[in-house]
Amino acid sequence: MAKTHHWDVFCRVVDNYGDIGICWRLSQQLVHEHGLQVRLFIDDIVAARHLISKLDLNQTSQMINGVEICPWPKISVTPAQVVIATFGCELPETYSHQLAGHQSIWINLEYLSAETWVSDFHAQISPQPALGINKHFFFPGFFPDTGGLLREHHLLATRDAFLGSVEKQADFWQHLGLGHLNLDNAIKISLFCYPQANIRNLCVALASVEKTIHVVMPFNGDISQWSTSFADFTQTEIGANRWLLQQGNLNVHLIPFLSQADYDHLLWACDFNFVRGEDSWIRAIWAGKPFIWQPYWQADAVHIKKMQAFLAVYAEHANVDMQHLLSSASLAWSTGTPGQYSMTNPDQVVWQSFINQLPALHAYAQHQAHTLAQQSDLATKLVIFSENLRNSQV
Ligand code: TRH
Repeated sequence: MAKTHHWDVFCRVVDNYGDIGICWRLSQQLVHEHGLQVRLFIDDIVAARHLISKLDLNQTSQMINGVEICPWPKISVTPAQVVIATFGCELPETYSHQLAGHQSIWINLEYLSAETWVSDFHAQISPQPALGINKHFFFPGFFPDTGGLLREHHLLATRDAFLGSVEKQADFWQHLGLGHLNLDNAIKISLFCYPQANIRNLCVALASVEKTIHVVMPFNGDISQWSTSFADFTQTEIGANRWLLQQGNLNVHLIPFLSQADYDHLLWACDFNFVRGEDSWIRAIWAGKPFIWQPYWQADAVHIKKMQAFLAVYAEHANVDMQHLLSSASLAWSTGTPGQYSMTNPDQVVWQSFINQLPALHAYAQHQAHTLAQQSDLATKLVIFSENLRNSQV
């Protein structure tokens, strides 16, 4: 058993789902794969319920799937042996003042980036003289000298079992309420994006493809947020929070937000995935299917630099034509002006080439998933990192 057996993970839900999505995934992995006792402190339990559906809003502390989920501590709590502050969140003051006395190991888990500076900053120390303790930076990443990527030990084997079973896939589509569709000869696309993405240009291009295309878009909230994007479609409400939008051979199914497990199934079952932020991005990599990643929108086009850094790593072993295709499709998706679309649709050629190249892109995505899975996963690296820090303390 690890010497550092008790862990506290702190999660502040900034916006969207990535923060809690990652903290929840990591916490479960620490419990089930590393035998640790984990308390997950969340500042916004209501928002967290989108991802942790079993959360009972009337309970304070509750045990779900082996993880003790607690509200953000307002009163004094004794710190665990390892304390993970995720995405730069500040720890509660009364808590951080106790860290030195308990010889806790304090780790800041940062956002994922493929930029090369990450290797230099990973595992750096930030002394906190006022608290008499060091804070350690842990950066997820794509290079061996970074903190790695979140991946459960069984993930790729589970994916392969799903993809190898016609029954499992049929059950899944049935479960989504899409079992009646003739999906075998259609192109299946999942869509999860920020509103800045130029969905209209994409759809105009997809509608002109000869094959039937089914786009599945899980969403939360009000459909009106997407009305500009789908203005050219006939819209039919087919159930609670379920819409079918149609244009030619193109069918867009807006369905209720899925559980994380079902979202994985969707990524595996589709031929092409649009993902965003951080967690869905990583899951799309492990799906081994062609995907386009939309980074979180940032001022001064910082997100475009992040996208280019990722493509430099991810597309490194692709041929020049595929590199060019991945780069132009990613740019088309992430450089649009929110709410605007161009009648000339400059993205038409890009999206049509992408669809034509799906078999080759699939082979490449499988290869990259396999290659990246040769590296240790983030939770394992985090456990080893904390053990090494503990050993250096004694
Ligand atoms: O929701 P996001 O945009 O989260 C982002 C990123 O984390 C970003 O780095 C951060 O700065 C910002 O939040 C505040 O995208 P992300 O990271 O992909 O998280 C989405 C989560 O939702 C992920 O865990 C997958 C999950 N998900 C479902 O469980 N069901 C669904 O139907 C879908 C579409 C997603």
